Amino acid sequence: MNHRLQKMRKKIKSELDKARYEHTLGVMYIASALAMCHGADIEQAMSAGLLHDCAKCISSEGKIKLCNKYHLNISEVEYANPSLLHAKLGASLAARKYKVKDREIIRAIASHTTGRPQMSLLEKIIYIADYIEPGREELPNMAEVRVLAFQNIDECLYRILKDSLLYLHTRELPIDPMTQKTYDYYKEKLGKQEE
Ligand code: DGI
Ligand code: FE
Ligand code: FE
Repeated sequence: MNHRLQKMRKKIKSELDKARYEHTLGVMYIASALAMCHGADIEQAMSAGLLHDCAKCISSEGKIKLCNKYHLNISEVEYANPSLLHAKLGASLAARKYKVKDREIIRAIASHTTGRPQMSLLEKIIYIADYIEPGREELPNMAEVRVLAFQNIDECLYRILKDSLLYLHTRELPIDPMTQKTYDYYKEKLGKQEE
């Protein structure tokens, strides 16, 4: 691992609890494997994977405070579920505290929780790696989704979005409009018929 990644790794370890750090390493390595498979930049994928949850272990109040400090908009759903803020706040911290200059990495961190329509290959890789890393609890259809990740990245993305929305509906959690928008976009793009 190069020096820059090594330095970021040391810093983020001190910002996360043990379980989150383990998850982070899982995402970093799976992101690099997906980059190899789909012809993306490996170092970019590793950096984005390493930093994607850098704001995760900040308290809800802390997240809101920092978003205000950095002039990041907080939507109604985000106020109700401050955990959602770790994506946009993480993107901002990556630039400010980890000195990431690469806008593609920053965008992949920002979109890793809800996704967005027309994601770049790097964004898809981080979104998927976050879901399938080996330490992740077993979610429905996980075996199939893990195979798809290396065979058909858009189909994989769609399956994750569909299962995530189903999970949020079942738990009666409020849906971030962007999660729905992303699902609708890829459903249309892939010509899916189901409701
Ligand atoms: O940070 P991780 O746990 O690794 O994964 P993540 O960034 O995908 O966050 C997962 C959490 O985000 C999970 O508890 C579900 C939640 N989430 C994702 N989309 C939505 C959402 N929560 C709400 N309320 N609404 C959403 O649309
Ligand atoms: Fe996350
Ligand atoms: Fe994560």
